[in-house]
Amino acid sequence: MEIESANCKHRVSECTDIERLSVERPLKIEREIDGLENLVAELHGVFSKDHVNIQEVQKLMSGYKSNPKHWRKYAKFDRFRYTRNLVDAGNGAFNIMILCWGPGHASAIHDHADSHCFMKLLSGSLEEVRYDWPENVQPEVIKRIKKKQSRRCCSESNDINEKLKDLNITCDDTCPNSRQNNCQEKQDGEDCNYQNGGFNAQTMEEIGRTRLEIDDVCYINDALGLHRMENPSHVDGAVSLHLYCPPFNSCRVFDSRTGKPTNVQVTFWSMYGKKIKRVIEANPADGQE
Ligand code: CSS
Ligand code: FE2
Repeated sequence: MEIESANCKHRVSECTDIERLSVERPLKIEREIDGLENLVAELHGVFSKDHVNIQEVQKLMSGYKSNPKHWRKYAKFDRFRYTRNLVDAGNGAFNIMILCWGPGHASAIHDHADSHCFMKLLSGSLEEVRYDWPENVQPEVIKRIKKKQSRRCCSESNDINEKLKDLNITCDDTCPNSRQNNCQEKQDGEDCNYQNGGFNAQTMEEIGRTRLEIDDVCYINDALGLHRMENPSHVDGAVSLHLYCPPFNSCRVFDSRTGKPTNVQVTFWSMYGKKIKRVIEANPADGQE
């Protein structure tokens, strides 16, 4: 998938070329990048072009070998929750930030506000748990993918079904008839969220779990699902480098028991190495569940 850049106008929902949604694994590192500053400079170069290739960004981020001396000045921890520390505002087209996760700190289950999210682990370890979108909160991008698929769903052989399987979308999910049948069955039971639009009995479905080790790079967008990040260590902190394109100030977090979404502001703990003075307030984005 290409990201149309020149200020990254194209959000995830605008580039739903399903054939290009899957990500190459394992990533081959083509070139080592010496230092975080050089990585940031290289990323500026990539994002100044009209098209940005997701794998190119991932390769660049993989090419940088984490060294605390490069990023220590941004790594500011809080006792109570993970912190977001801005490193570079990418000329308005993208944000690069360092997130610091104290022992046991976790995010809530969240979306990525129609942006592209690249993440590299710099220190410690992190566990990513992916979830399917709740039935009644599907974003535009999923609707578009499913609509496209429903036109092709019953054709005999197409490798699109394989791609959809990777995204945890089955042919049945996309077929309007099958969807109706499915809901009909549920109507007989007590909890038909599809019909009543409620969130009362819907749990979030886990679709994958990945342990990230130092220098691993991963990528997510709303078409690939939702996720929750957790530092599984109860002793050590973890530090991760994130790139979001385009930048966003709010996203949605989801109640893990009901799937109910809540819009939350996301804020920085520090910018360019300087701590921000902030008013203490409760933040539902914190996943100290
Ligand atoms: N999206 C979360 C971190 S996990 S990718 C955030 O920006 O706070
Ligand atoms: Fe995230």
